[in-house]
Amino acid sequence: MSTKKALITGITGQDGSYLAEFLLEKGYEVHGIKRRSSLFNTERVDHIYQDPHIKDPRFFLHYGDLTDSSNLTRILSEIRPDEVYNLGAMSHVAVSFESPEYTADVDAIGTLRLLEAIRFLGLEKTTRFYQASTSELYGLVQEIPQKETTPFYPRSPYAVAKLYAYWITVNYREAYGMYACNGILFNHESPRRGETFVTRKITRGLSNIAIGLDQCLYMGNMDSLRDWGHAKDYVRMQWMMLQQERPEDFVIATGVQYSVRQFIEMSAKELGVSIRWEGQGVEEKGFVDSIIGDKAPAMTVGQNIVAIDPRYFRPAEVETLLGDPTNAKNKLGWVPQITLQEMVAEMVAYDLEQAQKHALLKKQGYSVAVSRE
Ligand code: NDP
Ligand code: GDR
Repeated sequence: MSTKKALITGITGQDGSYLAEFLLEKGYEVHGIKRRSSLFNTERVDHIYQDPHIKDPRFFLHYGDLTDSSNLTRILSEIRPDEVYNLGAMSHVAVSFESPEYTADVDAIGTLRLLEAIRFLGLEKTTRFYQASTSELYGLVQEIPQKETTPFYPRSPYAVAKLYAYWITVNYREAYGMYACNGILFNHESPRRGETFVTRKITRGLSNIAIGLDQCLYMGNMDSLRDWGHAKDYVRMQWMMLQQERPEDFVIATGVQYSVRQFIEMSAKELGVSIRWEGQGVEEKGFVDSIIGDKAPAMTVGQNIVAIDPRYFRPAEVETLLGDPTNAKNKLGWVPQITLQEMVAEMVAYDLEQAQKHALLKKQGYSVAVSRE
């Protein structure tokens, strides 16, 4: 059998990097689209990079952008992939309120550009298409838990753009008989999660405070409830969805939800620290209640380590998300393998190591900027 070829948009992101690793292990030839940037932006895939001069390389990066139809058409015509994973997106919900038009261009029309390029090249009967849809589609939730049949009610420019992408994927499946499907994925995290998403902001922020690189973690809505899984489990499912006889859309989630405040408590616990909460609403603060062990040498009992900054509140919030992955379990045999506790431990261990490295550099006289967002 000839080697299968996959094209991944968003390969430099969290999911793209895990999916590329996964497909390489399965023997695929993996192609990815990376954007030109003024600094290197391939850190998450550098460990699987292959020098194009080696014999029979199986990993390729192409310059491109979801806003550029001719570029997408050319890349697709050169590769003629068996599978396309459309993971590229302006993926930050809060930022989408600042850049709504760009978000729509990339996340909504970008998906159309890819689908149309596949059709234009006559690949619609041979190339399978995965769309990175999202639990943000449920927004103001109409049913708990959310499943494939739950009505959508998007609450941000990001979610509205993803709604278009969801339906255009369904439409190309129905209109042209394409094997195209949506994975409606609930939040998934890892040590490779972007630093400005809430879980990574917490594990990184608390680790920096533990080592003395920062003093306080400033948060938005800590009452938000999310269903958090591990990105590694979720990319496996993206591949499984393209291996079925018929294309179908699936909800991917753990079926358990926690608040942002609970995620902070779990992360602190990993550092041996328990938190005492005081105050309500924007006045709420988190203080160190006790410390066990030596992972947080710079923290002291009574220290204020969490506070609210209203600038992290969103113009419209998604208060609660809880997925029902029964369909994925029954039809595909998918169940998440990594627990939230294991994931928190992995993320804190990674961020603590980073903080310790930065502290060492600082001690040696190098300047270390601890950016917050
Ligand atoms: P990331 O933000 O980590 O990665 C996004 C990727 O898209 C990056 O590689 C980024 O490139 C690329 N990208 C951004 N803009 C463009 C563009 N104009 N053209 C081409 N590529 C672009 O996201 P995740 O890996 O977390 O998520 C992957 C996908 O899944 C996204 O579509 C996201 O919306 C969706 N999703 C994510 C969930 C999650 O919890 N992680 C849940 C549900 C859906 P660069 O590195 O240069 O910025
Ligand atoms: P989300 O993820 O919006 O669910 O989108 P994010 O981690 O940004 O926010 C989760 C919840 O935490 C609240 N929150 C904060 N969020 C951030 N980023 N920073 C803060 O300081 C903060 N304080 C509280 C938010 O208000 C929100 O309720 C992610 C993205 O990966 C999307 O691309 C994806 O589609 C969805 O998950 C599923």
